[in-house]
Amino acid sequence: MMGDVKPDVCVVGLGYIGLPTAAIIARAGCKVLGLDVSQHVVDTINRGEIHIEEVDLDGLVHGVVQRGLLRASTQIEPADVFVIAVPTPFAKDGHHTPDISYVLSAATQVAAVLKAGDTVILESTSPVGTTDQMRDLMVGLRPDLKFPGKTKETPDVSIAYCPERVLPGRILEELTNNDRSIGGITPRCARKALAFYKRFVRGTCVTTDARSAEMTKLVENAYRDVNIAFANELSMVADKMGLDVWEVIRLANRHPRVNILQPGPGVGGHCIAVDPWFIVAGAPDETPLIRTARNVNDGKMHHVVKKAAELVEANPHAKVACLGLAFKANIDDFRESPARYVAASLARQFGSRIHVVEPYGALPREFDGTGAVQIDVDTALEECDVLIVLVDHDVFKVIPLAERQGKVVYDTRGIWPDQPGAESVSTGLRLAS
Ligand code: SAJ
Repeated sequence: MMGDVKPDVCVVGLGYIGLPTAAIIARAGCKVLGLDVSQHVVDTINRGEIHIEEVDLDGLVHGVVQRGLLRASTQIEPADVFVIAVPTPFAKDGHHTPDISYVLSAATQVAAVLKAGDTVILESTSPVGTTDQMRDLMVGLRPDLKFPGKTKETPDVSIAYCPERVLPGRILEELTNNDRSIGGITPRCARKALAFYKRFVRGTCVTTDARSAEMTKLVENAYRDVNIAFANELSMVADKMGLDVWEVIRLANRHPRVNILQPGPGVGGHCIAVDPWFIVAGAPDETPLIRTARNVNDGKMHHVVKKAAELVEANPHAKVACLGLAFKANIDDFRESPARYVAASLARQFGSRIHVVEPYGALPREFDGTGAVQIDVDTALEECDVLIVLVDHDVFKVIPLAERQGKVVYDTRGIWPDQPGAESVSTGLRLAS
């Protein structure tokens, strides 16, 4: 076992990004210390177990802990490379401003053990300028060390910003194979960070400056949010005009330069619905489009609640099944999920008439006392006359038409194009899919 052997790398924050990253670095042969504020998380990992769901992560963590390459602690120790992967939530001011206090507190911990030759890398999604702020904080804490951008001589330490861009459900694969932007405070810092990532990343690593790398991460998620907003706006237009939005999108996407994304009940997760606001906060007067996209996607959630409630009221004796709570298909993550919001709103309005089908987890707290219950998919198909599709889980997609025939369906994800009269009428011939 690694025991108290000095680690090569210390990963601060063992969440959805930090833990898989720590495990992959360990698999590459580095001795890794994972740091977390939660004793429960630390104990779980040191037993070779995991506290989050992610494809293949359990086996990988088990293996590297057993081989003595990964160990977790609540106490920081000296290392050569520090990777910070802590949350950057909104501040509690109600204005969608970013709260970088976890990053600064991680940097404070790192500063305490920093020595000449070390590299500090921030991976948390952060507003532009955070890496510089982190450096400035460490400058104040460690006047004995020379920091990049603050000395004419060769700095003692290197500092870089290197965002992850992995998709939940494919994290291990994408951590290894995706290209990465590596933004140094100086070019020398970028080269140091590059050498580190080359140890475990197979994708192309492109070096840049820290501020550009910070912005790149925000831009990627804002790009997706804006494009989903376009699809969601179209779906509301289609509702108004009595068109089948899925049919229209399928047809439009036959154009060689058109690729419209899929409408849904809104945008969930802790990245795409959050990161665009970090750009807005940095340039409030220059971001009408990004801000509007956010509002359109949030507005879609309310549109779905209203439409679904009308459907439930129009079928007063029917049992209703809400299919799915997760923020997207085939995962157990319910955080910031529009499906969860819609189902809980209906449960509060209609109580025991609402049944929830979610194979990936139990009903969250907000359903307590509403009278809504969780049932399995077969019971829903046998007993419920109204089906509201909120998540495109594979288990729902494969339900054949014969088992849905005669039901009233509101399919917010477009998973059943063959459902008669589902959303609205479709004019003309349908494309074979
Ligand atoms: N969604 C739609 N329509 C679509 C695509 C997605 O409504 O056509 C919805 C999903 O249902 C979900 C939300 O958007 O509610 C977000 O899902 P997602 O699969 O687009 O993305 P995330 O949040 O799981 O992961 C994103 C990814 N970013 C981009 O694709 C630009 C991932 O690569 C990032 O690493 C991750 O955010 C992150 O950590 O920032």
